[in-house]
Amino acid sequence: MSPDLTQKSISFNSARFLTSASRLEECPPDHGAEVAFAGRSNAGKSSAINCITTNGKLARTSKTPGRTRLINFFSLNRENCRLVDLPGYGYAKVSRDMKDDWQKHLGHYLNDRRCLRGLVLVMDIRHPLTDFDQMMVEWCEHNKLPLMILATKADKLKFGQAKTAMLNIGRKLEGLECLQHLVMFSATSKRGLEESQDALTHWLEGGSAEPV
Ligand SMILES: Nc1nc2c(ncn2[C@@H]2O[C@H](COP(=O)(O)OP(=O)(O)OP(=O)(O)O)[C@@H](O)[C@H]2O)c(=O)[nH]1
Ligand SMILES: [Mg+2]
Repeated sequence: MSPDLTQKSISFNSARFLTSASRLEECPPDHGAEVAFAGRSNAGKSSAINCITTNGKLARTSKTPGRTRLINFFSLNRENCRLVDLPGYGYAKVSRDMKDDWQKHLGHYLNDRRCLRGLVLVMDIRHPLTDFDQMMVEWCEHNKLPLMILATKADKLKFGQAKTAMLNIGRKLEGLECLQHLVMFSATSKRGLEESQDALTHWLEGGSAEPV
């Protein structure tokens, strides 16, 4: 797909809450281009979205894990372009049934959503590549879906430690074709903001091919 030059370019600050869905049938029509943010509960997905859209009030964040329980859609100023905040994985304080339910809906979204152009996997730089993260990475590789990893909360580490953590993550993921960007990120200090915005723009404006 070649970029559509008749459309205006994306401004992340234009992001507005569109709708929430608890299952696939409630999602907006499967047209256009979407990028979804996934990661463990409390990893910092909603904060990353707020940082990227420079709108601290857009996605609800919380110290209490499990804040985002629905799939939340945010529209952008380009027609049918959306950012998606996915429910966090691994929130311990809910019942097994509820957990299974979330994972089922998450699975449906990831497997069936045709307009998904890329996945942003948000992980705490201090606790990277959990089982869930690895599962998501493998899923992207298998489905040839472009992946960007935001190793977030980098402000919690000294720069040298953060750099070492990034090298270790990079080493563990060496050779993966899906991994397009590995970004040291912090919603607090805004480290990695421009790089992630550029990557999202590229995906949403049609710079990457539709997954097969
Ligand atoms: N220091 C620091 N704290 C952060 C950063 N990003 C997120 N946090 C904090 O981490 C906690 C969780 O952030 P959220 O953005 O709500 O996490 P989430 O992944 O959306 O969580 P769920 O919705 O529960 O899945 C909040 O207290 C945030 O303020 C960061 O870059 N640096
Ligand atoms: Mg959240």
